[in-house]
Amino acid sequence: MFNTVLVANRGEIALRVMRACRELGLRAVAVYSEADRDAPHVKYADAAYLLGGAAPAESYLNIERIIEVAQQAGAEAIHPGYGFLSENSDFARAVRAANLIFVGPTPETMDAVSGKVAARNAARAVDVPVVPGTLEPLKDVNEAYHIAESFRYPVAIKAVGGGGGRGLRVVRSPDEIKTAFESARREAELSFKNSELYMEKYLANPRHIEVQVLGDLHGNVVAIGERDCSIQRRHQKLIEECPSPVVTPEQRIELQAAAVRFAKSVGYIGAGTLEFLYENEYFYFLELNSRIQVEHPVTEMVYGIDLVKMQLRIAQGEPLPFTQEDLTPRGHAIECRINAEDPTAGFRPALGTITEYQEPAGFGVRVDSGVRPNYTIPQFYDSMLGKLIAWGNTRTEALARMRRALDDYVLEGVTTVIPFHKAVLNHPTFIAGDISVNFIPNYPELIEQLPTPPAPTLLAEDDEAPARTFTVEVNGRQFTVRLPRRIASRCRTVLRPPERQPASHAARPAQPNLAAMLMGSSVRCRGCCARYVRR
Ligand code: MV4
Repeated sequence: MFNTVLVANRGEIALRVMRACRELGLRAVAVYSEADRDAPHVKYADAAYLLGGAAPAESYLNIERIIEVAQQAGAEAIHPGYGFLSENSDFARAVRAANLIFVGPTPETMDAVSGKVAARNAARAVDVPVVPGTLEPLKDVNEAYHIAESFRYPVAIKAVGGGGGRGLRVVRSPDEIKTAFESARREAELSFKNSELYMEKYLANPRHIEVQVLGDLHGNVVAIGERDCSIQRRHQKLIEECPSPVVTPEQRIELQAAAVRFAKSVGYIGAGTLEFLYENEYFYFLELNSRIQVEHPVTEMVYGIDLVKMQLRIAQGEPLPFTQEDLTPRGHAIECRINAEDPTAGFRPALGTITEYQEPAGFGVRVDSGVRPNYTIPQFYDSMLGKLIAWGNTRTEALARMRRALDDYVLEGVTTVIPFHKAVLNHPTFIAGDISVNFIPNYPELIEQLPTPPAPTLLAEDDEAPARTFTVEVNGRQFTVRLPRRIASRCRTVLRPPERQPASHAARPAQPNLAAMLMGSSVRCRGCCARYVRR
């Protein structure tokens, strides 16, 4: 059992995890980088600790520092979110070695499924179909050439350590084999420090369909429907929906059973996702992602299950509170990722300060975001600001609600993909559900017709003003308090006595120390100040 969870992430997913902690009565500790001092996830937490510099390597990827902070903060568990360290088995091992609980599968399971050839073999062992292809890494170009002849072209050369399309080459004729093999090998070596390659028959126009699974510590595993994530660009998903517009109830039962067989065979614990390609009514397993995924909300909306709360409850040792038979889909949900990117410039990440900001609301609308008005997007992290999710009784209703919510979304000062989403949501082929992973490249007019976005809002000079640091002593121990100039320059009065603090402050265990400390130094803090503390 644990009472305090360190959330080793930032942005919307850090907030998502902390909300689940609150509902379960758990204390949530945020960590942040120098670029994230003013980020919403820091403000929302019960306590927050600076990890280090702005670069991910110094902050959200710094394993030793995160574990050190967890121990300082009295956290007994660490939730990794997605990205960063979420699928890093060395991190999961380090967490365990520090006698902390990693909210996720065991490092052994992570290692067993991270290699693509090993995952393909594990799938075949339990009769889960995989794309026709090699069951061992390719020895050399010559072997690649002979295997391609036997499969017939086109074939795909893929990296064993692969992910995100890196190391993937489509080969359409024998004279392309040598070049493709060599360039795939170089990219695999550079990206994954593993130059091993394998080969599959290339599917020309598949859908990307994935199955959500949950496994507990008692050997129970369920599959919670599928998501269709075919609307992608350069292997970045943009729109996801649940259920898939093409999966029949009979196929769903089969797909879920296959996912459960696989997850059980690798001892899967926590939330995971099996990725499949779907073409001509057939499913082919690709890989198992051993984390909570960005698009998990569409499953939550349709199945009525809080997946992040389930991750935490599973980590607490609770058995799954439902069986496969208890799970029934209701209606349809769709998610649009709200990225700060310019679709008219190849989806290049956009920077700037969000000036006007108003999230859509109303029945069936959910916004999981990590931004606020006057928020300046740091350049160090990915471009996703948040996610807009719409639920409806039918796909048609969910799409109409999404169009309305996109229209209601006020986000100015920064270029986003919102206009692109509006174009997709009005495209007849998308409306018909007739999509594949080639949808975006197949319809370049979706992007061409978009107006050129305005220049970004420039940083206000004031925001860049240096902070002031105060050293204060509380009960014989020194603390350093760092206040942004715009607050420090207004410091006049003493903090109110603790009993007159707002209830929201009094309820947070991290606050009393800070209140005492600030009272001694005649600093008045405006708003929640836990984020300025480093012990
Ligand atoms: C494929 C494929 C067609 N045939 N494998 C791309 C990244 C990696 N996760 C798997 N990928 C693909 N593998 C075979 N044998 C097509 C893709 C693919 C793709 C897959 C899922 C989502 C978007 C995609 C976009 C282009 C290609």
